[in-house]
Amino acid sequence: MQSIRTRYFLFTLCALLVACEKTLPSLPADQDLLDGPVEGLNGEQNKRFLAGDVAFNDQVFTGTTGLGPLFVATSCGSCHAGDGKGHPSTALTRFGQSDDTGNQFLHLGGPQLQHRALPGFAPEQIPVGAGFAKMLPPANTGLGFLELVPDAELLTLADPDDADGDGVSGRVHWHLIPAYIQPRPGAVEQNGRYITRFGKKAATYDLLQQTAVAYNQDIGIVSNFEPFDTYSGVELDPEISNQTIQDVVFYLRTLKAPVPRNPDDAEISAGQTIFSQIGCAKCHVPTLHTGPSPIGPLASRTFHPYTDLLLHDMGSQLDDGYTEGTAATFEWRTPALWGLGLSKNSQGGQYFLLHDGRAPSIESAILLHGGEGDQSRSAYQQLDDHQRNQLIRFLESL
Ligand code: HEC
Ligand code: HEC
Ligand SMILES: [Ca+2]
Ligand SMILES: [Ca+2]
Ligand SMILES: [Ca+2]
Repeated sequence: MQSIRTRYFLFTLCALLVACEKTLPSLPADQDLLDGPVEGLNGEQNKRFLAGDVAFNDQVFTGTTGLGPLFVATSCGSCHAGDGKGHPSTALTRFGQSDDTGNQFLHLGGPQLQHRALPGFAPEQIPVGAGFAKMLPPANTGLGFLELVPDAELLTLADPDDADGDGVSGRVHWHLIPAYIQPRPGAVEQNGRYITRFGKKAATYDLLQQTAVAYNQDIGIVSNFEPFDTYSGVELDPEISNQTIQDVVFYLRTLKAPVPRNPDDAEISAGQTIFSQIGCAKCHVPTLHTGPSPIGPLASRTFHPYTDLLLHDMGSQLDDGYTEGTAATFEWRTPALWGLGLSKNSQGGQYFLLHDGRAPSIESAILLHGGEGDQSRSAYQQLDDHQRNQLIRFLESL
């Protein structure tokens, strides 16, 4: 009897929810989803976006389609589910320290650990003596905008010697780039090095490099761009077409940026003011600009990612003993904070923040800021409960 009533109740509840969804098309609200395209793509561009979406999310590799033999996962989407931030179970590990010749552990499988392998092959282990860092997949939203910020704008934000004496000294990552990469318009070069910007240590130049390296290092799929097999070190015939890689790049480029929720709420705008007052905005820079792009909706835009794309000394607590390019063990690139409030949705209902997900709340992420983040962290600690609450509400609205 009871169970029939319960079932009837559930049935009407479902019916009601369906009805609600029809009358209120904002459930689930568009602004709560991350995986749509930017507005304004033409028909051809939408087709490319969809082709990239399928390759990114649905193409699962197996031994017969080129997987491995060493790998971390079998598809992009298995780590970047819904294009949101990943969970510790989808983290990857990089190891090794650099000297003048680069990562000293390259001959032992560095820098990336492939902890899975096809039958008959031995998965890698972290060699004795190697420093390592765990890294959580970031959200993939709005990356096309970040890719198009002119080098000149990043150089303006940088203050490598802290000339203005405010304790914050972000720097660009000067790094070597592979031959297949086409420098962006206005690219600045220094002794053969370019300004790289993607990844936790800003070691990747653009979304093509990020994608080709991810296929190679994460899934064991070699391409014309990154032809060397992680197991044998030998150059192999491509296991994926240039076209598919470029479709995925197009998909990543044109994923829309997260839309802030309730920005006009008085508590939230008070929180935004505090964010600037206590120095968070020095690194989590609210506003950046894109340069020219053949993709209309991305060209010459003003946008609000809350990052400077620069490397910062974040102090000893965030020092994992792993270097990448010329980024030191304690240096990390400022993560964009847009979409922060949505990250729980793809992290199983709770937060895993900072590069390895060690912070279970926004507050604990702030309290782990050291080095150049010292001053704003202690300014946060001086706030009263109400102000802290306003700040957190602002961050959750992004
Ligand atoms: C094993 C899980 C995993 C798989 C599989 C994976 N990624 Fe990632 N992805 C990560 C992690 C972890 C990072 C951060 C790494 C870093 O910062 O250097 C990342 C970073 C990225 C970024 C850079 C984002 C930024 O904000 O700088 C892009 C773009 C990306 N991945 C695309 C892809 C594509 C395309 C594929 C499939 C070819 C893929 N990923 C497969 C885990 C994964
Ligand atoms: C000196 C530059 C700097 C300042 C100032 C700074 N941050 Fe950060 N912030 C970073 C960097 C770099 C990281 C990434 C560290 C890591 O992953 O280990 C980070 C990470 C975060 C994260 C975690 C984001 C994520 O996606 O995991 C939050 C939240 C955050 N900062 C908020 C703040 C707030 C709020 C303030 C002001 C109280 C602040 N930050 C001040 C540079 C800064
Ligand atoms: Ca392979
Ligand atoms: Ca390896
Ligand atoms: Ca400064």
